[in-house]
Amino acid sequence: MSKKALITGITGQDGSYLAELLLEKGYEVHGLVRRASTFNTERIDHLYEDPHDPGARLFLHYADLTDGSRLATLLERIGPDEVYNLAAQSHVRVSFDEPEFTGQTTGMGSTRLLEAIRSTGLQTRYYQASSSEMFGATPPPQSEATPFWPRSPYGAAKVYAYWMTRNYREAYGMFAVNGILFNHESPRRGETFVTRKISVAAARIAAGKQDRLYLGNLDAVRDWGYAKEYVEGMWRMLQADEPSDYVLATGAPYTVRDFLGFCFEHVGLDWQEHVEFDPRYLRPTEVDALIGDASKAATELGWTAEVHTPELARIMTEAEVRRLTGD
Ligand code: NDP
Ligand code: GDR
Repeated sequence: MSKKALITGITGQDGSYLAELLLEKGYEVHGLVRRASTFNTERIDHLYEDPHDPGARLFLHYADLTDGSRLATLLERIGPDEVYNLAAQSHVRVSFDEPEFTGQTTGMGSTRLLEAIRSTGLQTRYYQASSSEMFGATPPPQSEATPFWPRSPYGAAKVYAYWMTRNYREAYGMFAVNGILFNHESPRRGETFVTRKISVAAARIAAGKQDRLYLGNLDAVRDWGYAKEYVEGMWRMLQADEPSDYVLATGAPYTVRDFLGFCFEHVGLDWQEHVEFDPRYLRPTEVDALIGDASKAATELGWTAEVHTPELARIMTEAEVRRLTGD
């Protein structure tokens, strides 16, 4: 019998890589999809299988993290061995515009899912997509022992979900873990996150399809890794003997300015000739520096990031150049 996994947020960046990984490992994969007036499955279309096919191992279900009874019904029907809760309103800047909705999905969504697992009595292992944004204003390096100081409605909602996951582990003995992941990116990253915005713009400007790129704070320091590697870390957390919380990060700091340099250099351009400041992209409270210490994951899970930020910028920019030229 193959293992069954349920992924919330399967249509997102991480969900698509995780679905690929679990299918490769022989899992039956179930994903939650939000009903929208347009198709939102672009990142997983290459994995789609006709559910009538007797060999099909990927199944999609309409559901939303704001609908707890639907979550319980689906859990009971599917009976997953592992649940990966990746769904969230995941944009930090947007969370200042939509704080209540962010709390409902990114925060309360986790509680609805945990409670659905508990009430159905399933022996399901649960992964919570926690974030380095929880550390916010606490200076780097940040590890599992670093105190939280969130600086956005998104960060605050993730702190709540983190503690609910810990509480279900301690109160009910659930195998429930937090992966505290630092920024991880890829050619599948949403286009309004800074790395994708920059790599898309570099390729388009080089191709003569765009002239300017408008950005906010170029001084922010991040620890950008490759999403494809981070989903392997998520899976390893759920295979451990005991449930625990883990940081995943590269440990190497770069600024937004550095990332601009890597991408534009790759297409033979000087970013300073094309980038302009737009205060719309500033946040009311900024997170200045996130640099992770992932030594616990290295020791206990054997996980380390291989791709560092300069290489990631190359992968992302090359992907955009290929998209434009159709190669
Ligand atoms: P994305 O924004 O790419 O994907 C988010 C996913 O959540 C999408 O599938 C989206 O569906 C779904 N979703 C949003 N709201 C709801 C809802 N109410 N009900 C059901 N599904 C919903 O995020 P990433 O893949 O980058 O990140 C995955 C998770 O990891 C998120 O929780 C994020 O906060 C967290 N995280 C991400 C990091 C990163 O650097 N990428 C770092 C640390 C944590 P739709 O496609 O319909 O919009
Ligand atoms: P972040 O990612 O907030 O770290 O959250 P984002 O790419 O949005 O911002 C990174 C840094 O770049 C600065 N910045 C800009 N950001 C955006 N989006 N657009 C701009 O034009 C721009 N100019 C400068 C930001 O101020 C910030 O300092 C991501 C999300 O994936 C979260 O879900 C996740 O939890 C964290 O990473 C870890």
